Formats: sequence, structure tokens, C-alpha cells
Amino acid sequence: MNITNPQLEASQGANGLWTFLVTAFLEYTREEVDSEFERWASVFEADAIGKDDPIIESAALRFRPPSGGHPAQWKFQNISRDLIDTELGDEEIYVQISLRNFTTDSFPITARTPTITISA
Ligand SMILES: [Ca+2]
Ligand SMILES: [Ca+2]
Repeated sequence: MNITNPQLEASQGANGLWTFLVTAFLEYTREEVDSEFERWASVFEADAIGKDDPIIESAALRFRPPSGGHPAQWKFQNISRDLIDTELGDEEIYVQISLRNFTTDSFPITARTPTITISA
């Protein structure tokens, strides 16, 4: 399994609430296609001083992959400023994507999107 091209886009609605759209491409070996997988995504705000702040996490989605690979997407909607604004100054948001083989009970592999800076 492999996670390639993780990307993050943020947009703010007229109501001030944020939407985070996360995309990536997931790949599997031929042997892995027979397995069940789980994927999820976790939004973080990079903290300048301490540990990065967790903002929100998707539920884990269980699925059987098609051969070759497939695009995957997560959408986090109606994210309030209070949730994102964890420290003084702008917010540096990134998303960690996790993928694990559920059938073999493997540890997840992860990939991190580029960090984007927003003013919440
Ligand atoms: Ca920060
Ligand atoms: Ca802030």
C-alpha cells in the first residue's frame, strides 16, 4: 500500500465556517487487493511551541480496494474558527492521512499534506 499526492484545500464560507477538502491517491500491491483496508484523515494545527493540536478526525472507512489504486477524498465541513484558532497568529493546517490493512491488522502507513496557512 502507498499514499501518493496528498493535497489539502481550505475555503471559508460566507458564514465564516471553514471547509477542508483532502485528496490523495491510494495504491496497493496485487496481493493486497484481496484484503480489507481502513482509511481515515486527521486535521492538525501545527503548534509553534508544543505538540501539534488535533482539530478533527474522520471516521475510519473500511473498504476493499480495486486493483491498481484509486483516488480518495475527505471533506470536513462547517469547521468553526474556535476549533482551528489554537494559538496567537495564523493557523498552519495540515492533514495526516492513514491507511491500514485491516485483514492483516497492520500498523497504518501515513502521509501528510503540505501545510497551508489560514487566518481564522
Ligand atoms: Ca500554529
Ligand atoms: Ca490563531
